[in-house]
Amino acid sequence: MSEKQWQWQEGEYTVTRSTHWSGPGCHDGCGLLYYTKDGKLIKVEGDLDNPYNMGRLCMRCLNQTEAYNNPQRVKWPLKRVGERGENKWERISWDEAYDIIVEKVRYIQKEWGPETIIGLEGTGRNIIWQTPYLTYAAFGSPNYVLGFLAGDACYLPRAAQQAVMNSDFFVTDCAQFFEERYDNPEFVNPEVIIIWGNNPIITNGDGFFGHWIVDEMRMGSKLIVVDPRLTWLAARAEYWLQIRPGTDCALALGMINVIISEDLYDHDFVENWCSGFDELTERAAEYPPEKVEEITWVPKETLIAASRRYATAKPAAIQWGLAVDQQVTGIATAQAINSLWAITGNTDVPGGNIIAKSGFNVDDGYSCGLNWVPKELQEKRFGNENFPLKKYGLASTAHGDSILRAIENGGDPYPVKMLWLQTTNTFANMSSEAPRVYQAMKSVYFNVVVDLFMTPTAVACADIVLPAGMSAERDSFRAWFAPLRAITKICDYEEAKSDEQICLELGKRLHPEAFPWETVADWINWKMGNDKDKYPDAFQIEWSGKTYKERGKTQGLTYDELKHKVYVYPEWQYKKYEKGLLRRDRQPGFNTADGKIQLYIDLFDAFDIDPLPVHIEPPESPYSTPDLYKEYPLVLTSGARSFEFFHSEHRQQPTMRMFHPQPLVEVHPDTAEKLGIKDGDWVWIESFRGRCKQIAKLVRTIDPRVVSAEHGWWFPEKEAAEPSLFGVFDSNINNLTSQCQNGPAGYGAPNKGLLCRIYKCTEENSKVMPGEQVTRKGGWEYVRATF
Ligand SMILES: Nc1nc2c(c(=O)[nH]1)N[C@H]1C(S)=C(S)[C@@H](COP(=O)(O)OP(=O)(O)OC[C@H]3O[C@@H](n4cnc5c(=O)[nH]c(N)nc54)[C@H](O)[C@@H]3O)O[C@H]1N2
Ligand SMILES: Nc1nc2c(c(=O)[nH]1)N[C@H]1C(S)=C(S)[C@@H](COP(=O)(O)OP(=O)(O)OC[C@H]3O[C@@H](n4cnc5c(=O)[nH]c(N)nc54)[C@H](O)[C@@H]3O)O[C@H]1N2
Ligand code: SF4
Ligand SMILES: [Mo]
Repeated sequence: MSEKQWQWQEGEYTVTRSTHWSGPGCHDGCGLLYYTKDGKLIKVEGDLDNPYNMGRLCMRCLNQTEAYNNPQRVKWPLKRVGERGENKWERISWDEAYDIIVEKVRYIQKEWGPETIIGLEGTGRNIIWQTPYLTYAAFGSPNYVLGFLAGDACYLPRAAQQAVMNSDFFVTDCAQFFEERYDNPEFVNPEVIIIWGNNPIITNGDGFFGHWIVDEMRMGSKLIVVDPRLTWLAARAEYWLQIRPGTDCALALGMINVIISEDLYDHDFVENWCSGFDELTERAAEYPPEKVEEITWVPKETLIAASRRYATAKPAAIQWGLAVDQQVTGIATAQAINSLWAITGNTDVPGGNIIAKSGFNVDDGYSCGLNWVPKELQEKRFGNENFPLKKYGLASTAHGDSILRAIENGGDPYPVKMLWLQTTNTFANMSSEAPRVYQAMKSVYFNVVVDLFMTPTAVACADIVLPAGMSAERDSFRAWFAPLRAITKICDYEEAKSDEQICLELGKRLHPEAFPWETVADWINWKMGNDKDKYPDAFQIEWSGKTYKERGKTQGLTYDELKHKVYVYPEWQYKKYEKGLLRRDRQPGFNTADGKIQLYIDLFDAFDIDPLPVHIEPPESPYSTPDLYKEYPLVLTSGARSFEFFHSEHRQQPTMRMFHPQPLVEVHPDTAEKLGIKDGDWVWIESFRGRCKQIAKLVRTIDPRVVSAEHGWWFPEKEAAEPSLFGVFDSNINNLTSQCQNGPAGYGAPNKGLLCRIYKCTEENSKVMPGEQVTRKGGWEYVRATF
């Protein structure tokens, strides 16, 4: 914990040590110094004394003042007065807003049942337990979901796979669980790190600060990078495996094949701690390097050399990312990669893939408050009707594709009547078939958007818009993974309220017994495990993560104390499976049925899902749909992140747009030449579902058969009302991608591996813009996938 002061005066500025999370959004939680004057944020600097990021900040954090003081922010609650899509609003008070929402919620609960109300969030921003609690405890619905994200394809496929295979989550060891970091004597620097479908320098995804990889490179780690694009890290790697998008499972199986057939696996670990090795060996034998080269386009020599390098390095780690989830084999790919670190003995060892536990287990996140939903109603959660993994309670959220399906099919198994959208600009970015989801959302009876800015989603669908505070405008904390960090309120903006405050105030009106807390600080204290006696009813929650450390053991640390300490590190141990720290019965082993890492997942057998990893061709690919490939001869991957933007955010920040003014699609110069496209030309990118336009960026290092397009584009500077909707459909790559093409378990979607064609924009072919096509002409006609 920090011994430094948490707040001091520097001339005319008050300086406060705090943590950034959201908004604006990020997946991380770095330490920074807020400089304020007269209650206004003036400057942000990295906190050199915070071991997490050691003073380093991304451009998005450094530029926070522009975001906080942006005049385009929503300033007070708004009620729609025109038609949806007209962008006509009336300013109302918070009381009026709450009254309207309470009346609608009560009416919907009575008329159609609480399950018809859906709580939606975007990616893991700072509402991951607050909004679930509101959804379950106040709306009384079991349906909390990640926007309409197809196949839950953001970490959840990896989370579900890890849960059933080992019952715990892994992350590359960067000494992030030690306050003294790399100086801790137990830590060992990885000899080799595989960066797999991840660009951590830019993305810092899932609580992993990307520059830790650079720290380890400086200490000698060598890299293997699996990516269709030559990223900054790939350019510095010993081996760059330039994969055909969507084929990672085959590649991982090929590596397992080499490692087992060359006897490079860790016999001791496999014998003692894994089950299903023989079955995995048999399966991997179906993936010899020659065949894997054909599937993945990775030369077999590179595959073999990289496999040997990884398996013989001790220790070695795999840092994986979103590309693993964004294929229909999301689960199988994750399983194959997880098998790699299991069979090479890199599980929970220093410098390997370590079992991550959150700071004091205070983050049961998506399940927070589920105890308020009766069991019969929990069973009605969307997705249960279609997918066994969900049905048996193994999923923490509802299933977006199933919700879309119910809206579209007129209410089977039951209708959807209200969307509570907090932190998602859904069809600008999250939903994978944007025009389809736009239509569905517009048809829902009552929608509320809680956001920082007026978004295309709010203009098109919202009946009420509530203004949320940014990170320094809220009291909160960050717990995923470690340390436990304080987020401290130091300023206000107009009438904006923190997400906690909004959830608490609305919750108290709807279900006072479930919201006994007077203040946000009280609520956070409860969440941190304090005041159990004071709020017994709110303590019926079945806490997850009891096994390694009892939940809420912050040693009685109160929220106020945490703010003053800034961050607190929990205890940390390696090889927890040897020490009886993982299982409920406190015996050594993993918390699975047989106590082992299940290379062959028994449970999948029971659910009629392949218990071993298997390559499935993307639903649209050169090999699965050769006829379609003739028409759409390029493989499309999408959504590779950039420094300037977090998804659809930051488009209204002048500095970010100065660095990155327009959407870019990466194309190989040979491909471009054949198509008469020059660097900087606007091009149409088209699939049979729809099209959008972006600027061609010619990149010599991308495979000529592949293009990589950006996601999340809208233009806050353009007209808000329909048909423009801030130009949201014009450059939206999710006009091309798909919903309802999930993997066998309902997880995974092919966002990063579909087909498209590109051609230059001309006046002639640009007469009907996508915005008009979608909002005025009913979208494009094609056969929609369903299940
Ligand atoms: N084609 C393609 N599409 C993709 C992806 C891809 O790789 N390719 N990636 C997908 C993935 S992994 C994800 S997770 C989704 C993400 O999708 P989302 O998380 O839904 O991201 P945004 O669309 O930017 O919407 C976030 C909204 O929340 C608001 N906001 C930010 N911080 C706060 C806050 O603290 N409180 C409140 N109330 N509001 C806040 C922002 O202003 C913004 O309008 O996108 C998905 N879409
Ligand atoms: N700046 C910024 N940071 C972010 C976000 C953001 O929008 N902006 N979004 C956040 C969110 S919600 C998430 S989920 C994370 C995601 O963070 P990452 O996991 O880093 O995801 P991406 O940047 O989408 O993709 C990572 C890499 O995968 C490569 N790739 C594309 N297709 C494939 C494929 O089929 N196989 C393989 N092996 N690689 C492929 C891309 O070229 C890219 O370099 O980032 C988070 N952090
Ligand atoms: S990862 Fe970057 S944007 Fe996120 S909190 Fe850290 S410095 Fe800020
Ligand atoms: Mo994500």
